[in-house]
Amino acid sequence: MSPKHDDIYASPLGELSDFRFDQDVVEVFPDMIKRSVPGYATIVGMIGNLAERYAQTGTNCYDLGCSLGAATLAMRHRIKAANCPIIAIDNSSAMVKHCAKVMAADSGELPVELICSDIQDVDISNASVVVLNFTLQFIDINQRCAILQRIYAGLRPGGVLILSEKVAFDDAPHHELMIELHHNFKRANGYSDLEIAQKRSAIENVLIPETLEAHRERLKQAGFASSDVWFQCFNFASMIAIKE
Ligand code: GEK
Repeated sequence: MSPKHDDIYASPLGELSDFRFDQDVVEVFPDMIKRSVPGYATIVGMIGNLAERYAQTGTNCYDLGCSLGAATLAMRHRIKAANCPIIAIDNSSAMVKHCAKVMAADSGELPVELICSDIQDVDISNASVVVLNFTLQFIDINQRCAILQRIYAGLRPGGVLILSEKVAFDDAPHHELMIELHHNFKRANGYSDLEIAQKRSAIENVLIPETLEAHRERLKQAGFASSDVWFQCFNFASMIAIKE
């Protein structure tokens, strides 16, 4: 299945239901995320780079909320450490079904275990690399700390968490400016004002962004002594947190 052009919100939809990662989204997902998330391709590529740096022999690497496995593939092709299986997890059965085909068509040698589950229910252990690439933002805010605590507990010393998120800003004018620049990015990538407005309404109860400060605080609470932003474009950022 070659990725289709995303036109899910191109016509007026009347009553909008909450955004879901269903089969319609799966079919357009690579096009949707590339045209919607500034820096997505760079972040995915650098996840490969970071995984190569941090993967330890005989440990697990996790891609939590893997969608179609872009970060999994980036890691699979860059990790040099021996015996490093990648465990890729997503709770959308449509995503996992298609991700399995992507993995089967890929020639990478590292074993990939694909699991259809809520990331809150899976064991995370003996990990050296854990990726949350634009996934935590879809989890209930009250559950986010518990997930980070389980990741911290499951990481080996020297292991890394890569956390990418859409972010908010405390300063209201700056927050609005970042949203405007993001929407300009989407417009330049061919989305109409109607598509931008309808997607925004569909996702507003589903994707809850927080400030970088809130993420830093929570990472600290979960046990990570230090964390920092390694990439940011407008209101999209990626952080690393290392377990000492
Ligand atoms: C990429 N990381 O291409 N448990 C498991 N999966 C979940 C949960 C949950 N509780 N909540 C949401 N998801 C990918 C992109 S997309 C980001 C990640 C986006 C899954 C959801 O099904 C979807 O596949 C993914 O998290 C978010 O590098 O679309 O903005």
